[in-house]
Amino acid sequence: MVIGIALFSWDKKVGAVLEIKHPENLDLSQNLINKIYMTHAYRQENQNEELMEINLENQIILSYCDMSKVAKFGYEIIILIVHEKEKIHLKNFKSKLFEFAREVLNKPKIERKKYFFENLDLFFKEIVKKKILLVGRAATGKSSIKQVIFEGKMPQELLSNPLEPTRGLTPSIYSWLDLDLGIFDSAGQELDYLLDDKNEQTLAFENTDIIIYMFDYLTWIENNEIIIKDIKKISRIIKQESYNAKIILFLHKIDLMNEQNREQNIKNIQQEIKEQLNLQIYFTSLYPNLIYNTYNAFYEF
Ligand SMILES: Nc1nc2c(ncn2[C@@H]2O[C@H](COP(=O)(O)OP(=O)(O)OP(=O)(O)O)[C@@H](O)[C@H]2O)c(=O)[nH]1
Ligand SMILES: [Mg+2]
Repeated sequence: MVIGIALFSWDKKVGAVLEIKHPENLDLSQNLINKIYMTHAYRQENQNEELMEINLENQIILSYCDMSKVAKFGYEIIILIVHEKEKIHLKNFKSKLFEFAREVLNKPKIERKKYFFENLDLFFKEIVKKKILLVGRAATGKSSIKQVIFEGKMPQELLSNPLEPTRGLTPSIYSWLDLDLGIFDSAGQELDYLLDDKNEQTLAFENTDIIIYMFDYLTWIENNEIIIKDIKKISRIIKQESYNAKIILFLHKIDLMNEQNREQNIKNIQQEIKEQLNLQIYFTSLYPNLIYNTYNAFYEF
C-alpha cells in the first residue's frame, strides 16, 4: 500500500516547506522531515540526482532530491511513503518516483501542483492480483517456464541442468508488470490425484483466474488423447463447480518440431485444438530463437 507522497521546497529563512501532499490527511511529523533532510544533507558531496531509502518501523520512505540544484534552489525533495509489505515492489516504485520527481521538479513552481495531482495514479492505482495455476503431465516444462519468466533464470541453464520434478502444489508470489501474481506450480506426476481428489481440487482451482494447461510437443505426437482428455476433465470441473477460471493452453518445446514444417505444424495443431476444444493456445519454447513466443504468451492474456 502506498501511504502518501509529498513535495518539500526550501526557504532560505525557515528551511523545509511542505508544499504539496497527498492524501490530505497524511501525517508528516517534524521529526520525520528532519530525518529526510539529514539523509540528503549527509551526502552533500553528491552532485547528482539521488533517491534515498529510509526504513522506519513498518514504513519505507523513498526520497528524491536533485543534489546538483541544491546550491541554487535549496533542497527540493519529493518523498513517497509505502508500507513495508510493498518491499517486493520497491524497484518499481523507485523507477516511477525517479521519473515523476524529475518531471515535477523541472517545472516552474506554479505548474508543479497540477502535474503532481494529475499523475498520482502512478502510485495510487490499485494493484491487480491474479492467481495462475500451472498444470500438465510430468516433465512438460512448467517449472522451467515459471523460473525463466518470473525469476529471471537463464533458459540454457535449465535446459542443461533440469529441475527436480515438482512435488505437491508450490505457490509463489511475483510482482510482474503492474500485477501481483500468485503462481501455483503443480506436480505432473500427481495430476490425476489433483483432478480427482476433492480437497486438492479446491486448493488448486479455488479463486484461480487462469489455468495454464501445458503439454509438450512429443507427448502430443505420442498420445494426444490423454491430453485432450485432461483438458476436457479440467473444463468439466470448472463448469461443475462454477469456478471462474479461464483455461489457456501452452504447447511447449516447439523447438523439437522440425524447423522446416514448424509453421505448418503449428497451424495444423491450432486447427485441431479449435475443432476439439475451442481454447486459446500458445506455442512456447525456452530455446533462444523461440523464447519471445513464451514471453508474448504471458503478456497477451
Ligand atoms: N526441448 C526442450 N526442453 C525443455 C524446454 N523447457 C523445459 N525443458 C526440459 O523439460 C524437462 C522438464 O522440465 P520441468 O520444468 O521440470 O517440467 P515440469 O513440467 O515442471 O515437470 P513436473 O514438475 O514433474 O511436473 C527438463 O529436462 C527441462 O530442461 C524447452 O523449451 N524445450
Ligand atoms: Mg515442475
